Amino acid sequence: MLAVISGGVGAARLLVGLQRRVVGHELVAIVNVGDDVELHGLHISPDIDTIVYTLAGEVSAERGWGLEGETWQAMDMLGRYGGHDWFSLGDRDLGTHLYRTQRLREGAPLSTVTAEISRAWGLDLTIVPVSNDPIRTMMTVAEGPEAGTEISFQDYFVRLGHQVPVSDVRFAGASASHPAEGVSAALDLAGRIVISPSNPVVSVDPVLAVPGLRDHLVRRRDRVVAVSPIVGGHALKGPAGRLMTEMGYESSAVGIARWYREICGTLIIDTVDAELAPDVEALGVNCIVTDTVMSKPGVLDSLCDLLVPPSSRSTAG
Ligand code: FO1
Repeated sequence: MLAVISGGVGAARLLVGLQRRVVGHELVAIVNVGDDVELHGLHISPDIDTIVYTLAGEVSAERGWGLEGETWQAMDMLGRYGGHDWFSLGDRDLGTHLYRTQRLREGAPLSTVTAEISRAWGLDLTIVPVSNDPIRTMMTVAEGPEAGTEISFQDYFVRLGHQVPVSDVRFAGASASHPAEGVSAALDLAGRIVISPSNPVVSVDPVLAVPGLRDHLVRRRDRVVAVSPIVGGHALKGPAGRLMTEMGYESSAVGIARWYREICGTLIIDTVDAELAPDVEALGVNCIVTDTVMSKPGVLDSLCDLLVPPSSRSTAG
């Protein structure tokens, strides 16, 4: 079994390669819910949907989220009325939020609804939210007109385009949350736990903020492998590098090693950062140097060959 601590786009891309090597139920994506947002009376789970749409081969290649072939009629209507149209919900994507919201209102836990949605897209890996309880990533703005205020992750990421400095990140609800069914078992039984190349500050940490989960990784540190989301000092997509700097860490593969050193025995870094390998190892973290930019031909497969040792490869091949 392979358990993957998953955020959005980076995790989704890695899971495409992993699902080619690990049979369905042996691959468990434990997904961040801190990005979740309630808008227009709908419960939206961006990281779950990004993973589902990507693995279903339907994600918008241009955006990395939402669906291909989208139309935006509903958003246009919202705009006409002066409604909230800063968070773009395509007409097809809305169907997902309508279904999820209805099922949650019927009392189904998010994990059940997520299983229904991923099954409807023909996926056989296990995609599970880290918790069925509400966890919301909250950002404290450091400068500008909203300085000192706390805003939601999507306000930060989309409405403000993650262009404001942040002085604090909090995971509201995490301390009272419980792991969704199967999450603890997956972390205990997995032959390998992979921390995907997601944002450590706002995608991985909200998962590990669920009480008890960090302890699983500390206990099984020698089976935990992370893929650095920082290549050549920057994140390939999104604000990870900026946020790490704002949290007092260097935006580099070494900063990632420092961020994960208690919970992760091995860090995979990109070849452009090869000279940092000794600094990573000096932190007590084994370092593997290889190509990690998955958009490059062949890299996803070579990276996943590293992550899925032949012993745990499924017959699916
Ligand atoms: N990201 C944006 O930058 N702009 C958007 O309007 C936007 C809408 C959106 C709708 C549904 C969804 O599942 C994701 C969406 N995202 C959008 C991405 C979202 O902000 C994710 O949380 C980030 O990709 C970080 O994981």
